Amino acid sequence: MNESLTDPDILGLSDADKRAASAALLARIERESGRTPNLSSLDTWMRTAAHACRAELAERMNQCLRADRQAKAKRVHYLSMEFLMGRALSNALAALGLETAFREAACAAGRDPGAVLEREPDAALGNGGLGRLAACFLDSMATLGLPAFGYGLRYEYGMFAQRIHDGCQTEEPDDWLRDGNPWELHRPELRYRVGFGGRVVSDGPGRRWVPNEQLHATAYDFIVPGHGTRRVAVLRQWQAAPSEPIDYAAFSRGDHAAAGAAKQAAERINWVLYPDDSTPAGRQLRLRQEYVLVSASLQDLIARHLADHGRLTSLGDKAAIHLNDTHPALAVPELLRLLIDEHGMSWDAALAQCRQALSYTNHTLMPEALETWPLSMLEELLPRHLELIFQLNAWFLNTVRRSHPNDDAFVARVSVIDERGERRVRMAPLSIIASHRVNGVSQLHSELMVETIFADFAQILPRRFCNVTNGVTPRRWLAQANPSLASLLDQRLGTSPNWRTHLERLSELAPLANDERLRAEVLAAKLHNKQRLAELVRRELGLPIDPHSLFDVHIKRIHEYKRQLLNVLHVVARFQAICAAPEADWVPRTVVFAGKAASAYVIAKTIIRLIHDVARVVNSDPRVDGRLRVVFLPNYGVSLGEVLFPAADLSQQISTAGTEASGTGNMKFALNGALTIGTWDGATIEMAQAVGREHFFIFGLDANQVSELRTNGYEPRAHYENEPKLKAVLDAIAEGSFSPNETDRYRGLVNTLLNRDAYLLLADFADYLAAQERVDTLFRQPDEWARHAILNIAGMGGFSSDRTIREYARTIWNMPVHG
Ligand code: 26Q
Repeated sequence: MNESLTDPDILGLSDADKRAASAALLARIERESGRTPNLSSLDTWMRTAAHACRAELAERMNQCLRADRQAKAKRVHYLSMEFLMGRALSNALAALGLETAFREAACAAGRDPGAVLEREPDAALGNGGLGRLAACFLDSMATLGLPAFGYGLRYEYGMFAQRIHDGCQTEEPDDWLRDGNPWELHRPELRYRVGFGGRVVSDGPGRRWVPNEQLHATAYDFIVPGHGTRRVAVLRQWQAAPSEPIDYAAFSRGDHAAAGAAKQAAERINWVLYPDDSTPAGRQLRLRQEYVLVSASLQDLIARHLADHGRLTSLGDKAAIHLNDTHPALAVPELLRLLIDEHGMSWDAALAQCRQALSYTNHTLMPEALETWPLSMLEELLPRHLELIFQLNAWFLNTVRRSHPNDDAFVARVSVIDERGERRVRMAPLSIIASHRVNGVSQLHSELMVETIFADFAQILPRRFCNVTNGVTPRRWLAQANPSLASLLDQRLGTSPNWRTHLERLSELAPLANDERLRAEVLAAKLHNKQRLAELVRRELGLPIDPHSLFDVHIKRIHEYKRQLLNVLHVVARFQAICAAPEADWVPRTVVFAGKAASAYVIAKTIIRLIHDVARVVNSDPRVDGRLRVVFLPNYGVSLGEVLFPAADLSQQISTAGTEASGTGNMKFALNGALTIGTWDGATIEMAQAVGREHFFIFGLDANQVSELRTNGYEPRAHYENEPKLKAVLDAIAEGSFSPNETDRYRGLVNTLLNRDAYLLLADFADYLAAQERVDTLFRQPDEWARHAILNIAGMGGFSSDRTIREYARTIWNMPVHG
């Protein structure tokens, strides 16, 4: 690797350098804003600082691209419909070693540096875990010096903004580009044609697609800095544009609608990020989005490969192409099409390149969440791709028939085409058979993947499946989000090597759990972060919360399987217990929720409403007297997470065992010294194993017990009949105690629990309450609590996304990282 790109001293600017950087920043602001720095608005400060960083990053990008080209280095291309990047300025300043310069320049001009940072809108081009994982991965790829491109779409509107009116969620557009984006570099020279529709014609011995719609995709680059290195990664996001902005023939006829139709059709592609729900309406646009991402990205990486190597026979050797779930699975037929139809490769050779280059990560076990597309839609929009999918399927099923003669049922199960009812193309099988590796995102998830949804494939392709447990970047989720804890770690561990890039160093904290002073310092840092959150809650909701109470935090997308409703049942049980014995010595608790419900997900929205109804009643009851508070913070996202994770005492990870593929919030909490109350699910299992199960509050059925219970017949009502506390809670909710103006509001919700309870809340309720009591007991002994918290942090060294990316590089991409 190029030495100058991995200078370990990049973070250590001299005082003179810092003063120079600060002066340069002031001068730049003056130049760009046309005003003196102390007259410039916070927005101008934010934009100018971003421009200053971008200039430096662009220089580093060019160095990297040049070095990789010269070295003919292998590159990884991470294709994802989502990148949930959040804000960039604070991260860039830290990576460039400009934090002090920025702070001093802002202060010198009478500007609050924190207020400047907060002017930046979040780049929220993702729904949740999957999108944020992609963002953490870019940070780690840059930091590890891996030549890497992220490929995505430049959505005009990202994840909707959540507003709450009378306890009900409403969605508003996320107009994040309104004031422009100071980070992006438009690359109009990177421009590729993308077609739709039309027909396929014979062309000599081959086939050729003649689309009847054309558009262009151009690149917008966002540069992701590495930490402790001059290396960067590039996030390239495509913008669709019409090939002809105006149809002048139509315009002259006076048909303005037709004249502008192509422009509108192209602009629709980048209109908005699809929310994570399975409503079928308007889905053709989603398919178009997926295809633009895939086609432009593959054309771009092929062009770069040809520039470097001159021929495509080495593509699979030099380009790793990773599919973040099946959303970019059209890469399979598109890569085949480009290699065969456009570059004259044979079927066999193209398929070999494809298999060598492609790999795929699965993020869900829910069979209903696996992506499929109606065959008719593909036929209309991408006829040549459908042909290639058929050809691939025929080739695959041929070999399957040889190993499973006379087993038509098996063959039908592994077919890419689902023949039951309206014929559909199944994107997971397509991705599995055209990749060399398929991975799950935690140990349990990967095991269940090959035992359940992909069992048939695992039988015929056992070596294709593997596990790579998720991780999170410690730069954003510890160093940036939690300066108090970060500075404690700097004092106690030193900075060579730096835990920010060598997170395994956290294990050195374990013996220090016995250091009384450290325990006090950790508690003090936590209190500071809780005060910061209390201030935010006061500002946002006008609600006072007690920073000395136990902060019990449940933040993630609202989903039935994540069981926010189980948390609510505990809150109501606690409320009833306090009301029954108001004089008792209750451990004060603040229960914090945040998360978005997909706009069409009725039950999830009802749960949000219930949280608000319960909060109103609990927070105003004089018997409670502030010892139980319920808070719902609207519009959860990356930036809110940066305040919430460091402020939590207790992390809620209570999904039905076997449903949460991994979880990554669980890691952010533990890294920030929260203790976890959780089920034996996803990566929480591996965290508990790394930290020691005795430092976790584990409860409930495990995945085996869940599946046993389901096969033997689960009767939720029996729990209701036999557990008086549960009965009291469900009765209160069903009878309208929390919705006095509409007493039937939650009757349906409760009935579903009593009759079906698909996620086994009632089965886990009693054990959940017992675990909550253990939490209270420990919280009464702050010093003991702090010891557990330190041991949790100490055990989290393996959950850096740096470790994750090293594993991908070694076991999937075949591009090991040194050092
Ligand atoms: C699909 C079709 C149409 C529109 C949207 C979608 C769609 C979009 C996003 C489907 C799923 C998603 C997101 C899934 C997701 O975030 N999964 C989470 O991935 C994390 C990273 O691996 C895991 O930690 C979580 O356990 C998993 O739920």
